[in-house]
Amino acid sequence: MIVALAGGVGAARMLVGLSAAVDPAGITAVVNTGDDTILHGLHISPDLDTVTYTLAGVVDPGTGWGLAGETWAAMEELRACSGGRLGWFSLGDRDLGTHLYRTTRMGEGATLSAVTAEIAARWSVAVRLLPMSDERVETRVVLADTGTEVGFQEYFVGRRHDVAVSAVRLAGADAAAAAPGVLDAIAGADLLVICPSNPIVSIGPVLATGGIGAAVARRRDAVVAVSPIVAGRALKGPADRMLAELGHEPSVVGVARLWAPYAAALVIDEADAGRAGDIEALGVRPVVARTVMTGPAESAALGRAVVDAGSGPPAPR
Ligand code: FO1
Repeated sequence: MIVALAGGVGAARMLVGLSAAVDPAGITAVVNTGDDTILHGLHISPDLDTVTYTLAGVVDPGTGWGLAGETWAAMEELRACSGGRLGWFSLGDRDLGTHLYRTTRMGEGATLSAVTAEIAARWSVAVRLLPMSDERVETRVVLADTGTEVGFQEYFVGRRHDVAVSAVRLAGADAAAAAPGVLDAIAGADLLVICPSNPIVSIGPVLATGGIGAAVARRRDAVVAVSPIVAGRALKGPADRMLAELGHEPSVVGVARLWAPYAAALVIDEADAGRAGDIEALGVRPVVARTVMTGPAESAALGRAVVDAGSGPPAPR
């Protein structure tokens, strides 16, 4: 069994690749819910939905989130009614159905885990999707210019992650329990994968919640991480800037330093092969592969490379 720690778009593409390499029914994804937000009374779980829609093959290929072929009538009306004050977080008409369903079911007393499984079943997703917790853990971001703390989506979407960050706070992570099945899955996994997601705001919340970090560290020998940084740049989102702003090196070596307590191996892109020695010096085995997932074929090749990396270095001849 493979257990993958997942954020949004990069993780979703990694899971497509792993699903091509092994039977998807043997994969469990533990997904970040620190990005979750309540907007217009709706419980929105962006990373869970991104992973679900991507694995179902219905994600918008342009944005990497939301549904392909969406219409936006509800948002247009919301913006018109509010003179543009509301509607900054774009919820497609069909995507709204998912949030209405999740919110209704949770109002009926269902856990986020239960609703996640129901939505995955609706899309015939074979990978087992678990939220990191059924309790609220909120990723909050302190903006460097004013020292103001804002919710993650206000930083990421509202401010287009175009502002420097001085701290990240994971409200509720200490007290929250891991969702049912998460710790058992980690303990029993043959291979654990840290997906190429933002280390600070996507994987960080997962590791900080409910003893998940300690459980992963105990399985370090079975953990393969994949760098979301290639040649010093994040493939998507603000991970490179955020690493630098928070005092980490925005490179594969900075990623290796963060993951050294948790992962025995780090998959890095061919563009970073020259840094392999620096990674090895941190006690992490570098594995060079093509990590840029531009389509299903690239995802599949990376999925195979990650599975192979989990089997350790090739035996000497
Ligand atoms: N990301 C954006 O950049 N702008 C949006 O308006 C937006 C809306 C949105 C709606 C539903 C959903 O599931 C995801 C959405 N995202 C949007 C992505 C979201 O902000 C993710 O949390 C980030 O991509 C980080 O993983």
